[in-house]
Amino acid sequence: MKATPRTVLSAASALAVAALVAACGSGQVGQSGDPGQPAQNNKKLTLIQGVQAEPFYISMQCGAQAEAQKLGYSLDTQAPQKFDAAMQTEKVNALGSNLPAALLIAPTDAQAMLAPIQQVKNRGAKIVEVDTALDDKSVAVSSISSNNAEGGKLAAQTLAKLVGGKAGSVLVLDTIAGTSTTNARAKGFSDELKNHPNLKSVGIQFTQNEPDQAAGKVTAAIASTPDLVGIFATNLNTGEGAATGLRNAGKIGQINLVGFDASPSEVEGLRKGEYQALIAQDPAEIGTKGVQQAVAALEGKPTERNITAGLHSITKDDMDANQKYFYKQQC
Ligand code: T6T
Repeated sequence: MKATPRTVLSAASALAVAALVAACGSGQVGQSGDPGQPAQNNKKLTLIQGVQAEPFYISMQCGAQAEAQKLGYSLDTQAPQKFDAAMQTEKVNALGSNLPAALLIAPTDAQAMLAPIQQVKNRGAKIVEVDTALDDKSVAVSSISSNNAEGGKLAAQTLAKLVGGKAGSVLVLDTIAGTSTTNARAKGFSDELKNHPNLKSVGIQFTQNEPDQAAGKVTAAIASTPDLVGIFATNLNTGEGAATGLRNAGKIGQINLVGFDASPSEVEGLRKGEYQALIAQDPAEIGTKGVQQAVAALEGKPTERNITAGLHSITKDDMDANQKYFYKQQC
């Protein structure tokens, strides 16, 4: 028989129906069929933290895990050994063809993490930023973070109150250039310091997020700046290092230390008088909301591009009333 356009069309339709029936039989309906693409009925979320075994990220994981369970999704958590873009890229690339439906990630560098995260997005996963963010705002469906600039400002106001009008110099310890959160805290602090003319900044020092480097910067600043009255440590590693530097120089309590975060070691330091104040974030809330946004995106519900989580200034006097903001070592 000669094939007319009509017989070609009906043969194609029959093939399509047969394929659909076969797919139904194998339970594949709803899956994309492309091994690089997450299936539509995929209930798997992955959280990639900034660094492993750190109380900030553990608390974030606890919030995310509980929410994922509540919403009927699984959550797998991974983290690089160090807060390092190359190491985190390896973790992102290792997702390979077994992609989660959504990736929650704390990018360790606002630019260097763009390409690997974009690739995951191109292969069909939804992206949610938790804590840190990329400069490129077109990649993630949502970003959940503290208001870090505001946190820096709050730290400067707290330090100014502690110093009480005395003139002197102030040191800021940042982590790594390209870390959106701590860079914003350092800037917020420095901007606010201009409203306190008795306090002079000796500049922002980067520490590569290594407590040892932070301790060394404090030792050097104490030696070179006799009128040093305060230090702002923009995260828990810089804070822990600063406390070590002050301890080594016998300057605990003489130079005010305002830290960011509320790790068990910082909380103990606050109780012992090594820190005069801590600005605690709410990492569990960041994790919880991160999962909610990822699930909303997957289920075709509205998402919010930017969500701000809470911040709390804590001193020794009110620390017992603020225990709920202390970070966890395990869920
Ligand atoms: O301060 C947090 C987090 O917000 C920041 O982005 C990186 O450092 C921490 O994880 C604490 O070490």
